[in-house]
Amino acid sequence: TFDFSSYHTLDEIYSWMDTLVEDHPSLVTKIQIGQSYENRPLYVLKFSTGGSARPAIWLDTGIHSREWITQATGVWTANKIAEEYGRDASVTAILDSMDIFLEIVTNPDGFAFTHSSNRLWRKTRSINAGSRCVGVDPNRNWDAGFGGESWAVCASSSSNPCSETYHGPHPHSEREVKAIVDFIRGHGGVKSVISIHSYSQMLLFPYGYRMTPPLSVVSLQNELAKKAVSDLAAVFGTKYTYGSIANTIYMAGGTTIDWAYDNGVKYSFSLELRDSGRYGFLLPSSQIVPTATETWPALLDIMVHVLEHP
Ligand code: 0X9
Ligand code: ZN
Repeated sequence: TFDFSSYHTLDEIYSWMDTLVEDHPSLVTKIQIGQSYENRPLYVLKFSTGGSARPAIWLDTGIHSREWITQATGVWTANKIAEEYGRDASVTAILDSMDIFLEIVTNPDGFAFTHSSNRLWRKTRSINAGSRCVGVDPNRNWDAGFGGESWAVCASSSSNPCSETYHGPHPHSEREVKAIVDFIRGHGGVKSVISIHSYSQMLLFPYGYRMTPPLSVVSLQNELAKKAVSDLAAVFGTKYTYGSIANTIYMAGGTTIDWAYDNGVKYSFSLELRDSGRYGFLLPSSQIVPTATETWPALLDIMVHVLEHP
């Protein structure tokens, strides 16, 4: 049986996804939303109890390939959703009227590269014309404040292909990003996007590309974030901070959740999971299950809120 308390390769995760679908055929399906630069399939798990054109929640993990705790948390969370439907009242209520989509390995080329060659690879693996440096930062590639390296206050998006935060030649240049853009636009009913990163123990909301959060929702997002981090802390005492990206971490143009928010997804959040720097991206596997376990109530808080205030 699958070991949730160790890190796995891309092949192991992809074949585990098939097992999950086999074990829960009336709840879980696997869809392919595109192909990566190196032609790997981009798989998304769909949790649905039926209906047509139901409102939906989108979750992604692993868009930065080296953030291994996030793909591992994605696996644990997928299993948890499948197991709790019909048992946990909140999960059951959510899935009785909404669908959940979860992309566990959002950057499969980068993830394969972290296993084969460079554990700390962050970006995609696209070849950059005219440069010896490979890859684009998929969390700078979205069409929301794209670029932005010229902003006086912003150092965190780069036009240099050798930078870890290279934004790419144009918005949505990366297949891994474009596939999600097309999926969310095509779906039309995505109410919430939760994009999961590591590390720093934060719960973030828009914006990253400007200092001022969207006024219409900032108090709501603050309140919901406050509840989510307090329910997270109640599990093992892990402390998270929360706020807008720009005010909490740093300004960054072209991020997933700013694009989602500006494209009508009101509940757009990003988590930065454990830890706060001791191990950083190299979080010991003994922390996978504790991290996923404490993150779960925070995710449920957001999903229940979306259900109750669509
Ligand atoms: O720089 C980033 O993309 C994020 N930090 S990370 O260490 N995971 O690379 C911070 C940007 C804020 N947005 C999100 N966390 N989505
Ligand atoms: Zn990240």
